[in-house]
Amino acid sequence: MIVGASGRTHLVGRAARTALAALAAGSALVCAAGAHAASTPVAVNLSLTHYAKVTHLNAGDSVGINPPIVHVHVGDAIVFVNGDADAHHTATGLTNETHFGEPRWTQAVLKQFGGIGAQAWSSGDLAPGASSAPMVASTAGTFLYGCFFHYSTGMRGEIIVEP
Ligand SMILES: [Cu+2]
Repeated sequence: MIVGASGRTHLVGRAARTALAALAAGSALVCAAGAHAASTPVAVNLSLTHYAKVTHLNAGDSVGINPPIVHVHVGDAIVFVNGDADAHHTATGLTNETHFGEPRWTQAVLKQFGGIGAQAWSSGDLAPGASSAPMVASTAGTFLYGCFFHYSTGMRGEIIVEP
């Protein structure tokens, strides 16, 4: 009886290990699918001619950005696309801001650098029709950004990065 119980325990243990292995394999598949999804950047379109309507965001109004609020996860990338035919745009982070204040950008933001997170970042100067390099979201949180050229016009957006 003791042997039988032991054998049974062994089988249960073995079954549990098999189930764990199956779960692990399942997780691997989920991770692979997640990695694949993360490799496809989310597009945010910048266009004062197409998205002139003011949208009310948590942080203030927005003009010329679609979607004005975008939700992504850490590791996801965003590509900013200039949809205008005759205007240059940027998507430039407002570091550590919770409302659209007056950014203290310099022309350094006309070159692409950084990723979406707590540190300074910018898509760089996007010519008409141009797309930015993929900007990877590295930190969970809410990140505000705006256009270097049209910030005072209200060209601002919000990126919510979930863990
Ligand atoms: Cu602009």
